[in-house]
Amino acid sequence: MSRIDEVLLNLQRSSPAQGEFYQAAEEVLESLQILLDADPRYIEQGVVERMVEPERQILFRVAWTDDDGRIRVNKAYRVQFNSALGPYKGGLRFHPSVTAGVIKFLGFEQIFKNALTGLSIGGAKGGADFDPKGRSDGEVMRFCQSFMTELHRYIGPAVDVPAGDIGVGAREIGYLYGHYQRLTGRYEGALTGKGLNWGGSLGRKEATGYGCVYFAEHMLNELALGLQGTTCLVSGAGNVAIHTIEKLIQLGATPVSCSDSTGTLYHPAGIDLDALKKIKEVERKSLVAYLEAHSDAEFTPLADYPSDGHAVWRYSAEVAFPCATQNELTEADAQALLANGVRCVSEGANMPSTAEAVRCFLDAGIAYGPGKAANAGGVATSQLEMQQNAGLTQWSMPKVEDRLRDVMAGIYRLCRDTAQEFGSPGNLVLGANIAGFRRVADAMIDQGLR
Ligand code: NDP
Ligand code: 2IT
Repeated sequence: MSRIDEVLLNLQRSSPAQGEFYQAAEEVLESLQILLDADPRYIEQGVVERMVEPERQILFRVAWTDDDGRIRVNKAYRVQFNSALGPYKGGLRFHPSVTAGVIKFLGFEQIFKNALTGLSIGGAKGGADFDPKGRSDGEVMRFCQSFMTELHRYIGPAVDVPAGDIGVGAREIGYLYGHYQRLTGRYEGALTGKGLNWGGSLGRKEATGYGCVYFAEHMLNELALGLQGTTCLVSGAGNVAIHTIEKLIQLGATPVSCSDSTGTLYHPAGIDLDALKKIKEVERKSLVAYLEAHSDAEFTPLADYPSDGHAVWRYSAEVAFPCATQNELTEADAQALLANGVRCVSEGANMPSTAEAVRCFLDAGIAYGPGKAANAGGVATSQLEMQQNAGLTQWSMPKVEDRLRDVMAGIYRLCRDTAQEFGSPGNLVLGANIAGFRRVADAMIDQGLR
């Protein structure tokens, strides 16, 4: 049995029932065989074994009262995975599907994503199985305050800097930051994604979606193609999907779909961004509401999805942007996309394609940008927010956008060149995993046993 197989088997024994985490670990470790063969230090010094084990996992109870005065209890997590490159950095997810395994997979991916940005940030992730949907602002505020009452002792600008993810946007970051400030008495960059007049960075809100589109542009340019005039499928209808759609429209592409937890919207004339923002950001409603103003659009409710996948991937387009959640694109979805002529897939979400779907894209030889590379613009801009906070300054939108463009170009080149170096030109999965791992692993070796 290879060392990698041993490590993977041991993970399943020591951390049972963490399917998403094994999936993420398997993908990364399988890419590494060729690197481990070339440089024995990574095995000799136990780097692989250390890399899959979080430095620290904090599990805590969040008790809060709902509007009827009833006491509610949620499970919460912060997994501080690796700090070899800098303070822990990564988002917080509030969603009923959150488990220890989900947070661990996200924290693991974050290590390599953050390394690819070239910036000094370690990897972490956190969250809770709290569902903000249908909760009043008061309930969300009380939950966030209780969550921060416990978390504040483990974070800080040079220690660990959480941000948003699914279910954690501007409103939640506001409540979390307000409470951090009250508890510690310190006004400092302990969270990113803050409001613009209280320490936030211009461009952070847009960064993940915009960065994901820039990444697609680099992949398409390599094929002597461009985004302008293309038809694009986007899934999700949250922060990442909305700003992906926004940038696609700015660049002359036509995004024709989006999706949420109630179903898929398809609008062949092109998604009306203002209508989408109003429904999802202001009214917090289901996408079905879009039909009220656009009778030429169609909505497929969840109940009518194909049994082997998702309605959003069954339409025809040249480029696809999965921007909702993990494993939202199955093997059958990948085959449908390929049959319908997709040339490029750029992942805004974390691990949205199943392992089998990834295999289909790689076998077909299309341009495929894995999440840890394509969606790194969000965390990179979070790090720019940390820089601004540390310097007590605020940069202009053009300056932030220029830096974001540079970071995404750098990530693309690094993944492309690393894939080439290891004999798999065009395989950005291999390129991203090896390049991310190597940067962290080398730092761990330099720093001695930790
Ligand atoms: P949001 O909460 O803003 O939006 C998530 C969207 O996906 C919503 O439209 C939601 O539907 C839908 N969704 C979430 N879970 C499910 C599910 N289980 N089934 C169906 N639909 C679902 O989150 P973000 O846009 O911030 O995050 C989207 C993805 O991007 C995640 O994978 C996240 O980890 C990743 N990401 C986010 C970054 C960021 O900066 N925010 C950075 C890098 C990656 P509904 O509207 O009905 O709730
Ligand atoms: O998955 C991610 O990269 C994020 N949710 C953003 C993390 C961050 O710290 O900005």
